[in-house]
Amino acid sequence: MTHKSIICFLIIFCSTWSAFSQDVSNYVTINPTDSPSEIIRKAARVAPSERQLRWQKLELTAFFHFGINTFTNREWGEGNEDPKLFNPTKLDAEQWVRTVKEAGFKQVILTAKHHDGFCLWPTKTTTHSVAQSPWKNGTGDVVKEVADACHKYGIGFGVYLSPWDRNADCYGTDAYNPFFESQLTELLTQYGQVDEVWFDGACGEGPNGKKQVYDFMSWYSLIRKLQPQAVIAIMGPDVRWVGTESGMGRATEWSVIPTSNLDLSAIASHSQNNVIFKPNGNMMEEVLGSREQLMSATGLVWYPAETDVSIRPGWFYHPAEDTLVKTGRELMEIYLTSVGMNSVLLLNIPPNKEGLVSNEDVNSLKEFATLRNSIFSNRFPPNGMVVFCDNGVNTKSITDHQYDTYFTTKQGDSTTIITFSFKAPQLCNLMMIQENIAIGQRIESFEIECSKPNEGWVKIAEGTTVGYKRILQFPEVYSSGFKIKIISSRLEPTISEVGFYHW
Ligand code: FUL
Repeated sequence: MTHKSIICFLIIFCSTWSAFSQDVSNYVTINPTDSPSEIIRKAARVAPSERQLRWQKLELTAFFHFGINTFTNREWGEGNEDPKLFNPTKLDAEQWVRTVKEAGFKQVILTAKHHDGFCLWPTKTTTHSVAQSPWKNGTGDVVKEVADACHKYGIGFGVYLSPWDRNADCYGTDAYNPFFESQLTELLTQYGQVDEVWFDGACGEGPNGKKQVYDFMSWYSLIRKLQPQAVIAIMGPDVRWVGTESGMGRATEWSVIPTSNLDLSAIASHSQNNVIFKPNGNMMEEVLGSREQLMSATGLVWYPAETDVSIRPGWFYHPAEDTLVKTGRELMEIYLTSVGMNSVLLLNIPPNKEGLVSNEDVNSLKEFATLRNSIFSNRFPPNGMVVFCDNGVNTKSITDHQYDTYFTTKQGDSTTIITFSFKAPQLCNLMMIQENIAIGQRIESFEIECSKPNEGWVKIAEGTTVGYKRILQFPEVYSSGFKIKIISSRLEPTISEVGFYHW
């Protein structure tokens, strides 16, 4: 065994436990005396918490925006809507969950309460809920139906509870935080396992004209106590908003972020459209977590991005948008710029007034799944093929979907080359690569080359970060030889999956 193969073997062997060993954690402090190389070494070893890693591997999650707005044809309700308007005639939460599960989605998030304050469950905190509606004569519970369907079909269940409440009389007073905590407690104790709690930052004034101050800290500790496995997203410490609602992530997407301005109270006091990382900065800033930014940080944290976008122009269902549902191909493009850019996709599919996911959306999700499966079931190199790292010094046999095993090559800053040599030329225009983020995110830049007759090795694409997953598109090439060159990384790069595809 060569020195490198021994390291490779040890790392493969140790991969399962190393994420939970002492020197890998989702947070690290930078000391003023740390040298630049020590800071980089620390950054390379910041890793996701168990709940963050589970969430990242979901890749596809679905949002269901459903509520009083579905019946008033609005995006934001005023809070004074009559609960009697809520009357879905055919509500079938199993149809919602089956539809997204069949399209490959692994978790759903339901708008248990949107800004209008109307609760989709019979809460004890207010009468502004399904209990006052004609639906099932006031005995229905949408949260229960969706939670039960998720648990039945074996996918994750999450809730969006809007902090902004335009109905509650106590909004804008000290009584609102305990009121909100009671709502959270009901949601987190009555419906079995909850895997994600989603808060946005919208904040308004109460009937008294006072702006509400949210007690995010108490909410976080309540969630940790009642559902410790749940990630708290957007206005929360586990998952960060990518910064747009277009489905377009960042080409350079670090999950390790400087924490200098990322204390929890800063998250709490800014809306999601504002900054949490830099005074006068921007969440949509091109790169978060570059070497330069790390050098001036006082701490580093694993804080990965979620990309939320709707299958329709609006978040809620509007009949006029039936012709504007994104096609399977458009959803595929979004997949490439979200999951393919180291983010989890949160795709909104709003059920209609009947209480069903409309045919237009169902068909488009089917097209998306068929297209995705046809692309990614046809991988080069095929299973079992040996690839050469570092020009043959180190080899790796490719196996399907072994995310938790991986191989690594050289230390840090020198170029690592992985060479693929196919028996026959292949037509390719996509490359997918994954790092084993259980031990950290390391790759900083890479290039792809292919061999062309009479030209030798030619660069066809380049990328920066990889993280959980990076998919690069390039103009179609027909070749039997490909190379991935990892130009720069923080400590030795690890690669869990790699493949070339065509679409
Ligand atoms: C925002 C809300 O204002 C929108 O209505 C929608 O729910 C979106 C996902 O989050 O903060």
